[in-house]
Amino acid sequence: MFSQQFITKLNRAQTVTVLTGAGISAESGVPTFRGTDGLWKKFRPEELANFDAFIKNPDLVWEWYKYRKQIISEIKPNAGHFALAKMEKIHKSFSIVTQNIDNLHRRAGSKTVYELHGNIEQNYCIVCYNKFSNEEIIRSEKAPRCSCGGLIRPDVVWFGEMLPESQWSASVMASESAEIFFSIGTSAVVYPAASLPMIAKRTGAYVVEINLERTELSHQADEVLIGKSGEILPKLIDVCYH
Ligand code: BV8
Ligand code: ZN
Repeated sequence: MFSQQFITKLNRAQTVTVLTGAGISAESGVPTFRGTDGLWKKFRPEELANFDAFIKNPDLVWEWYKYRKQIISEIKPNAGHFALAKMEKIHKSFSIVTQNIDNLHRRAGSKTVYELHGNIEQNYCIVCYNKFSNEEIIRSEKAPRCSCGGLIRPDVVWFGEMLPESQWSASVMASESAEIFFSIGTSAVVYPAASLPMIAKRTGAYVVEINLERTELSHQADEVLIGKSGEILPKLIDVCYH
């Protein structure tokens, strides 16, 4: 399944960087954005995950996030997350750059995790920036409001919003210094996250894609592994690290 070249490179690699998307959490039961089990078929993520939609129809956007918060509160990391946490202990420098907001990498034990698109377990008031935990607001039927009257939003990056500067710059550095760069469970269509594999490749990384199907990135990857990340990653550990 894995080329000898890849096994040799991975064994020798000091610096490994991993970009993950919704696909790595699919086997934990988190619906992906664009797959057949896509979130809320009638809407595209771009239509709901944006500030204007939230201001125009806060109750609809809240209903979508409340539904996802409930799913995420009931799920656990899967074998793919745990395999990455194990790999972190083997390489000198190992960074995970995730587009996911489900906090599953940290819950699986990964230490260096950059969250490009925020974290659904955190919320804040759009007027006074007061922070709120999910427990404080999850029972609200309508879009929850702060005592100051402001709407409370999830602490995630919506379309058209900047990524958190510190997370983005650390992710670019981790991509530029990677000897091996994995792109796992992402359709590689959302920017600027989707530009990281090419940043890594341009600075000499061996790019490995793990996905159920080929994506926009596949033709530029050095190795394309088709299958479930929850199955491929544990196999990689068995074959690669002895
Ligand atoms: C910004 C948080 C600019 C919220 C998300 C036109 C052209 C190019 C770009 C743009 C454009 N118009 C607008 C843009 C920019 C826009 C963008 O890229 N749009 C795309 C849709 C064209 N980007 C932005 O707006 C970003 N901000 O650019 O700011 C700026 C500049 C200056 C000043 C001000 C602003 C912000 C983007 C962040 C949006 N927020 N999420 C929330 O989650 O609610 S994005 C959302 O999509 C998720 O974060 C998700 O991670 C991301 C990407 O989706 P994937 O993770 O890839 O998931 P997907 O379902 O697509 O794919 C799953 C994959 O897994 C599939 O390939 C499937 O085959 C695979 N899979 C499934 N199961 C498995 C599996 N693989 C392995 N194993 C399995 N078991
Ligand atoms: Zn407030």
